[in-house]
Amino acid sequence: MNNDDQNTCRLYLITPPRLEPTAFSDTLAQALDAGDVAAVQLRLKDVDDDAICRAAEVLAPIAQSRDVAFIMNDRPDLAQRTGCDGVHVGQQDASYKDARALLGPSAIVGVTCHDSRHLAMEAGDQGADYVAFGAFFPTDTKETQHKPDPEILTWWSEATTVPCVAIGGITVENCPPLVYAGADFLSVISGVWNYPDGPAAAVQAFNKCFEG
Ligand code: TZP
Ligand code: MG
Repeated sequence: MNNDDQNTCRLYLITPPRLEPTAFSDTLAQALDAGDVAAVQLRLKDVDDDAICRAAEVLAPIAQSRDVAFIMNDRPDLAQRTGCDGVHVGQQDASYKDARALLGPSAIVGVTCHDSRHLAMEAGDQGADYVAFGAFFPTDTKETQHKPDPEILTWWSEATTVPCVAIGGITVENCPPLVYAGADFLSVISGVWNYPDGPAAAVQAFNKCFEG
């Protein structure tokens, strides 16, 4: 999951809150084949570990065979068990250090930092591969108390080379200010999976925005 071209924003898809792995695998493949996607995160909150692992086993190869990083939400242990490329940890999940210790130096470890410059600097100093800020826009996908200003992306990009991810209610229509502010990645759930013309069209439309 790299973004060597510091001026180009890339998509970081997160799976829908509920999915049936076999049925969703076709949708995912179509979305990934529609345009550039840097990463896919598996985020299933309401199911047991076996269901998460089964979903990872079905979906990870679809991403990885296309050179798209496959990231586990919340759970370094399940990331390791299922051969994910990395893990995304929130402030209430495993610590950055524990995730890194378990997954090793080459894994991707990203950290939620809400609207906090302090949390981001802490994560960046520790070695996080990216920091995530949000929620930038209202979202029904997750209850959030934090609402950063897009300016935090500019501040971060000027202060460090660690990539930043923007999340929360992002759509094709509202994404331009985040792109201009310096987001390295846009993390999107409903803005892709619920796009009126379908997820593949959303991936194309986001990439068109990134071209400027
Ligand atoms: N963290 C902050 S907002 C959010 C998460 C996981 C949900 C983003 O989902 P959507 O549907 O793109 O608003
Ligand atoms: Mg979490």
